[in-house]
Amino acid sequence: SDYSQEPPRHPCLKINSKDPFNAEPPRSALISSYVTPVDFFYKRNHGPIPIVDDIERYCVSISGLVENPKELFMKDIRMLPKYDVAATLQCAGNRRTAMSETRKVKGVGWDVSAIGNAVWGGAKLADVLELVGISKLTSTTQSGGKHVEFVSIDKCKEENGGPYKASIPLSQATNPEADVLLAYEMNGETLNRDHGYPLRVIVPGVIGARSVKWLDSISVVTEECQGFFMQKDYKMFPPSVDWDNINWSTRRAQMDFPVQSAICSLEDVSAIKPGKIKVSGYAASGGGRGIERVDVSVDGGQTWMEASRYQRTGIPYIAGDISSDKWAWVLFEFTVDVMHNTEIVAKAVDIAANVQPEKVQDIWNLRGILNTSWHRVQVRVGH
Ligand code: MTE
Ligand code: MO
Repeated sequence: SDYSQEPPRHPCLKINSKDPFNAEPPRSALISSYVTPVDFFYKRNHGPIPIVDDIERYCVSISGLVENPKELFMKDIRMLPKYDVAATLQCAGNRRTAMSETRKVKGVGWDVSAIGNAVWGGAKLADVLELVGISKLTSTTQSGGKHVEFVSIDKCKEENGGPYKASIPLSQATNPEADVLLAYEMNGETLNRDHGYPLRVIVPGVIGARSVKWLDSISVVTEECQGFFMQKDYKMFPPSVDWDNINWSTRRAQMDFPVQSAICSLEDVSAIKPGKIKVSGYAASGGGRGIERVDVSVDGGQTWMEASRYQRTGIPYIAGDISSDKWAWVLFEFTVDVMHNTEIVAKAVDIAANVQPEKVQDIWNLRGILNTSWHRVQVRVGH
C-alpha cells in the first residue's frame, strides 16, 4: 500500500499506528470544548487516505433493489436540504488498551480518546433515497430490499485490497428522525481528507465503523453487508470465546454503542497537590439515549456523588430537553478536595437506566471492543 500522500496532521495527536494512520488527542485536549476541533478529532483508518482531486467528476452511484438507479454528483447532493447534526462518533475500540491489561486482546490500542463530537453538515440519507424511488419510513422495498450498503473508495488489507464497506437497516436509512447523513462538512468546514472528503456517511448513535468515509456507492440489498468489518470484526463476543473456538456467524454485527464515560482531566496516574481538584470528562450513549446521570467516586467506588453535566455552554444538561443535542455527548464536571492517595472513578447512566459495568473482566472480548467498564484513575498526593 502507498502511504506517501497522507494529509498533514496536528503534532499533538498520539499515534497508535502510523500506516494506516490511527491517532487520538491527549485527554485534556479532548474535553477542552464541547465540539471537538477537526485537528483533535481521532482518526481511524484501515488503509491509505484516498485522493479525490476531480470533485466535478466525483459521484456516488445508488443501485441495487431500487426503481431508478442514479449517479449523484456533489451538486445533486448539495441541492437537497442541508442539515447540521451534532453527533458523537466513537470507535468500538475506544479504551481497548485497558482491556488488554487483564488478558490480551487483538487490535489497535486506544486510550480514552477514540471519540469526538462534531457538527456534521450534509443531506439526509432519507432524502437521497427518495431520489431513487424509496419513500420515507420504508423497511422493505417491493423488490425485497432491507439493508443499505455503503462502499468506500479506499483499499484495505482486511478486504484483500478491496474497499471498506458496511450496511445499516433500510428502516433506519429512510427514517428522517434517525438523522443518517451523507456529510460533506465537519464543524462548518469542508470535510477534510482524513475524515472522508468529499463525502461520508454519519450514522448517529452507532459505532464509528458504520460511518463509511470516502463514499463511492450505495446499494439497497436483501442481506446485511457481507464485508469483513460487518461479519468478521466489530462483533461483541462473551469472555468464554477465544481465537480457537470463535464462530463469527453466531453473533450480530454491533450497531448502537453502549453507555460510556471517561475522566479526561486526569491521566491513569497523576501526581497532584493536596486540595481541590477538578474531575471532568465525557459521557455518551448510543441509539440517541441521553445521559441521565454521571456518578463520580473519590474512594475507588465505595461512595458516589453526582457530577454536573453540560453540552454547549454552562447551561445544565437535561436528557431529552428540546435544547439538548440528542446524538451528542455530555461533558461532566465535579470538584472535590483530595488529601490522600486515592482512586477516582466515573460511571454514567443513560435514560434507559443502562449503567457501565464495574469490571473490565466481565466484558472482556477477544477483539477488545466496547470497553465501557467504570473508568478509574489514580491520584498520588504530594505534600
Ligand atoms: N470508512 C472507510 N472508508 N475506511 C475506514 O477505515 N473506519 C471506520 C469508519 N469509517 C473507516 C471508515 C471506523 S472503524 C471508524 S471508528 C470511523 O470511520 C472513524 O472516523 P474518523 O476517522 O473520521 O474519526
Ligand atoms: Mo472504529
